[in-house]
Amino acid sequence: MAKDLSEENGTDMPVAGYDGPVGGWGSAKGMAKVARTARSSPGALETLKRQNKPAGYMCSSCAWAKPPNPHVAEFCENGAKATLWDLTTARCGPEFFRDHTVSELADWDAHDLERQGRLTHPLRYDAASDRYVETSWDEAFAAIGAELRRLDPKKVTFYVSGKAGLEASYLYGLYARAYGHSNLPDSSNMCHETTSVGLKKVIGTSVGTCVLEDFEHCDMIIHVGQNPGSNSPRILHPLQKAVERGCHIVAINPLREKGLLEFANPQNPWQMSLGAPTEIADRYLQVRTGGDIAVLTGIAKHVLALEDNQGGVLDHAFLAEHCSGLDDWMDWVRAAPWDRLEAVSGITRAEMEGVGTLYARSKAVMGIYGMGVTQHVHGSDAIAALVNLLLLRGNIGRPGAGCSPVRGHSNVQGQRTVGITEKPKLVPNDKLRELFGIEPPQDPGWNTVEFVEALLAGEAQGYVGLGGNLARAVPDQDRVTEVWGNMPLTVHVATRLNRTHLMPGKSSWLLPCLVRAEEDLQNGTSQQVTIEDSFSHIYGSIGKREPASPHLKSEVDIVCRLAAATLDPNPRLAWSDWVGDYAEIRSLIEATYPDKFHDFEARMNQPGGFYRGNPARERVWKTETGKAQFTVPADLDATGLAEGDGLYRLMTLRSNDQFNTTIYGMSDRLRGIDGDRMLIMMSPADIEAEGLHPDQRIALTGAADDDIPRRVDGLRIVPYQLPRGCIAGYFPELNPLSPLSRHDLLSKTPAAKGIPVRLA
Ligand SMILES: Nc1nc2c(c(=O)[nH]1)N[C@H]1C(S)=C(S)[C@@H](COP(=O)(O)OP(=O)(O)OC[C@H]3O[C@@H](n4cnc5c(=O)[nH]c(N)nc54)[C@H](O)[C@@H]3O)O[C@H]1N2
Ligand SMILES: Nc1nc2c(c(=O)[nH]1)N[C@H]1C(S)=C(S)[C@@H](COP(=O)(O)OP(=O)(O)OC[C@H]3O[C@@H](n4cnc5c(=O)[nH]c(N)nc54)[C@H](O)[C@@H]3O)O[C@H]1N2
Ligand SMILES: [Mo]
Repeated sequence: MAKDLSEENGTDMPVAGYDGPVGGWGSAKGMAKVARTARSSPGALETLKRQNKPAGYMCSSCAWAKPPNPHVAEFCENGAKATLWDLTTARCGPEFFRDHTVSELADWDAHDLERQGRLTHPLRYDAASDRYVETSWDEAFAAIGAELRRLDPKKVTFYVSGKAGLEASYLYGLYARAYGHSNLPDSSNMCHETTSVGLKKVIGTSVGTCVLEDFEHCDMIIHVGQNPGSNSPRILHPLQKAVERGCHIVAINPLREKGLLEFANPQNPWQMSLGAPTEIADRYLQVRTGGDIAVLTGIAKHVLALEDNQGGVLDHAFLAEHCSGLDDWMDWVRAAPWDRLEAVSGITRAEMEGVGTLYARSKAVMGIYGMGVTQHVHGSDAIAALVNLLLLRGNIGRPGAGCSPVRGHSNVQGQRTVGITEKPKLVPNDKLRELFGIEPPQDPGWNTVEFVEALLAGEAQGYVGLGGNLARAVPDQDRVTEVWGNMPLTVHVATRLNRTHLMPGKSSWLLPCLVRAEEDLQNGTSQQVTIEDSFSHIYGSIGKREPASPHLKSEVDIVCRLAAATLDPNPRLAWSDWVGDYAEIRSLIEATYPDKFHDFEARMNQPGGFYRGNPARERVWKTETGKAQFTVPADLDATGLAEGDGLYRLMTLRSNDQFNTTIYGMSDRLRGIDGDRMLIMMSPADIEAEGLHPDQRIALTGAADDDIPRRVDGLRIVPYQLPRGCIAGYFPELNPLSPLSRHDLLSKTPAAKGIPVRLA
């Protein structure tokens, strides 16, 4: 049996320096601090009351559900931060760009750039003065349209970052196809694409099978590789209620994340005043990075052993009727040696057996997961390992059970639903032909990794980004930074300035847009947009705030004007009519996807949104075999790394004070870290074994088996409870270490966890 590593890992240490629970007054203070830094405008706090409410606007932070019966304040610390940041009084207008050249700004850090506030005017890059200068919308659209007509559409990429509503996203995909390409990467390609492809392969759905009510019926939750306290704090309410009902929560995570340990409900005055938080996870498996396939297999191995010894554990009727591949998989699991499962996972056999026993006793089990699962070379196999375990007892397709990925951007799932995809086979091609008389391209387009490959090879010629900060978010950031500006055309539809904007192509444009909380007036009527959450529920969202500048346009307007300036006239592509009334766009979405969007206009404002359905929830399996598929993984180790002397597995994570590449501040409160972001968390035993000391600054170098040099300097060592050989630091600062070639084998999602590095 592998020895218990907990002592060596430092599990007796407090979680860094923070001893308060998640939620509670700490989060109120965190928000107040952001309101100050963001210089949010008067009334911003008032506006928050409409967040995530029926007839309100939907938070632009994460994709968690907006319940039908919301709390008085149905927002969390980080959702409030996102809104306060959007509603800043700071403005980044033409005067700012007169004072600073682009080369100068390219050295500013992300936080300082974003702090300049909202972009206010359309801007054109002027190479002679190396500055962005004010331009008119007409000039911008005409010049971008002319440039796109000159370029080969197959060499142009339309990226989308996951926030734009269903209306703008649907039209953006249509625009790309009418223009002649499917190069439509979105942030999902770096995020839950592993789910879109890997979950689809095994149970025939590209999205989760659970809905919010399942939290009321489960008696066990297996929570893998997701940080709820920072990244989806509103999940903590249903988790807390589930715990209070007696539901067991098993957390599988290399870090002891505070949100999985305890939670004080800020909506509950009793808990706030007495300061007695609810304990969340009753078992915490501090797995090694990439150890999930091994640990989930170990749990399943014990479930099989219980069945062999006492019987009555497996759901035989379900397995016979609904599953394929069971026998081969069982043979493989039975043969998998315990010592290997322990070595790869870092979890003892006894711990895996304990969870297996609990699982065998539980009636309804949910599997929840995030980036700790998807961002691995064998991420799809890790999802399949969770599904294997769930299938054993029929835990998919009944109340309180299922597989539930926690999605990232607030509408990232919805963008895929309405046609943002590089895969022509996922597009309702006939509908597009019929509705618009266009011929959608049938050759596959570029996903994010393929776009970056094309960029590095000098093939990518044009880039239009509907939000995002792509040059910062991708792997091999340094190599990408060097070549990004070689593209003849770069266009960004954005709300605030970021680093990617400061790598202008020959012709480069910044087009400022409204945020979701702002009023979108077209033809004198206030327009709604719609979004889809992690549970496949779709909601209307309407902004009421006065826009940050009278020059801003909505994303729908910008997409339509770009399309009209690029494409040959086609009376069935009525871009200017669509801008005038978004209900017309929704009727096109309904006509294109009638099963999911019937009665769209009537249903979008119902409290709790409307459900677009999921076949796997009904136990209809749209897989190759027509059944749910058991999977033997390619490797027990999700990183696919061999153990090597001095080799560390780096996970790149979010702090509690950022939204992806938007850095609100330097505090990672829930991990007890403050002051800077250039750091690595490391187990005290590793620090000692390496002869290092806390707060020392070191460099990391890449250790991938290509010959490309990768390095990040100046990283402060922070002692932290982590399994040995596993270290953690922040995204996007550490992205230069992430090799483009390491990605999930099925979906090409970059392996942002389990990056091979050495200490330099
Ligand atoms: N406030 C805030 N909210 C956000 C975001 C934000 O930046 N800020 N980003 C949004 C987006 S786009 C997304 S995708 C989500 C991301 O939300 P998460 O999925 O929580 O993403 P990460 O911050 O990358 O954290 C990954 C978690 O996985 C764990 N982990 C790392 N490697 C492994 C492993 O090998 N195995 C296991 N079991 N665990 C591992 C880490 O310790 C960490 O707890 O959040 C969304 N919500
Ligand atoms: N190493 C490492 N890399 C990662 C990850 C990781 O965990 N580790 N995570 C990956 C994941 S999960 C994701 S989702 C990606 C994120 O990658 P992106 O989605 O590309 O990045 P964001 O930081 O979310 O983009 C922020 C920018 O979007 C613009 N913006 C903000 N709001 C709006 C809006 O309402 N409309 C428009 N048009 N623009 C807006 C602003 O200009 C802002 O600067 O990063 C990925 N990269
Ligand atoms: Mo994401």
